[in-house]
Amino acid sequence: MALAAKKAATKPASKVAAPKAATAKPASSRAASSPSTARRSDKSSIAEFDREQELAAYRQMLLIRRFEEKAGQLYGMGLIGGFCHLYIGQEAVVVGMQMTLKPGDQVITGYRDHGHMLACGMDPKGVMAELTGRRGGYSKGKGGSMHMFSIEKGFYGGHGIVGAQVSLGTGLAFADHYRQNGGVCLTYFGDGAANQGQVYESFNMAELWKLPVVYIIENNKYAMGTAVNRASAQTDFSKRGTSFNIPGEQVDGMDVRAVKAAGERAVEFARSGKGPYILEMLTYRYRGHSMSDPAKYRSKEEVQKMRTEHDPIEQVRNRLIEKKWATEDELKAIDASIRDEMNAASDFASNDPEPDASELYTDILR
Ligand SMILES: Cc1ncc(C[n+]2csc(CCOP(=O)(O)OP(=O)(O)O)c2C)c(N)n1
Ligand SMILES: [Mg+2]
Repeated sequence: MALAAKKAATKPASKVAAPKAATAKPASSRAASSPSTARRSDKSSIAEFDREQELAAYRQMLLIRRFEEKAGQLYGMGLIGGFCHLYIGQEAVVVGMQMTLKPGDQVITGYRDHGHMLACGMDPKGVMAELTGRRGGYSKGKGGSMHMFSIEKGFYGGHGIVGAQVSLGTGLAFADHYRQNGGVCLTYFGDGAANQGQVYESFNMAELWKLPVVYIIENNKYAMGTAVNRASAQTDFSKRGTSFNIPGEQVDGMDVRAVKAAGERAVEFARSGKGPYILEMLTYRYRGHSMSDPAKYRSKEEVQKMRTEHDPIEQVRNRLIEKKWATEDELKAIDASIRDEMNAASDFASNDPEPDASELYTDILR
């Protein structure tokens, strides 16, 4: 027997399987039928939300969507320069995951980061003003869309290099582990980033040292203009940790309840010292990769089908109406208050002054 196979056969099942999937079967016998570490979220295990949770999820997701729509408008008006990657369609992922965190936990992601910042509770004014490069922005107008941080809110960026945040997030989890502070780091990355080498170096260290990190792969089906099946040999990203014995789950990332239920399992696993966990969020971005993407690699019908059949906000809206937990008028009032808030953010971001030229020499490594 090869050394690796021998090891797997003698490892206790609990070490190689997701907590719920753990059975008395030895790991080797499970491997033949299904991957030992990956599984699909069971729809029946999705916890129903109560009225407060549905309303909170509705408000948060709508806030992100309206923020992004406004950012798209400002970009069109020439007020935002450089790249701008919108998160429209993926809102349920960050909102559901954020519901599982405690103060002191950390969040890190790539460049499609506006939703993550808003979910962390960062001020829409400060985020919008950073997009327009103004003094009141989170990076004093010097970072832009992909480079914002708020230690106070537990948000560690905002990273333009695809995959870089995976090793950084693993480092944040190492700090939590070292300090024994009970913190967990949510490390988000895309399906394209999942093919980067440093991701697997990080997986190895995270499992070896049982770091409290949840890797959230936002599989929105495309990396720029490349469909997942054209770039990935293994398109089930929940299995990407299999050879490191990291448990993984595929989750309906358009259903905020499914995200929260899986998120709770993953965060609890990581927080209790069992090590990393992978959540593959099956999601979809409605807009192009960035504002400059003509999106010729997919049909309008494909986008429309996702919007009409799976929209994360509509799903919550329909449940609120069906259960009579909110009236159409109440939901309209929520939308109106969010629109007001976004108009205020946009006014601030359009009128706040640009940084002074002397700022060129501050906040830099010399
Ligand atoms: C190291 C590196 N390689 C390439 C790029 C260019 N690039 C920017 S985004 C992107 C696609 C990433 O797709 P994915 O990880 O699926 O994230 P999504 O944009 O879908 O959220 C690429 C190749 C980059 N920024 N950094
Ligand atoms: Mg992608």
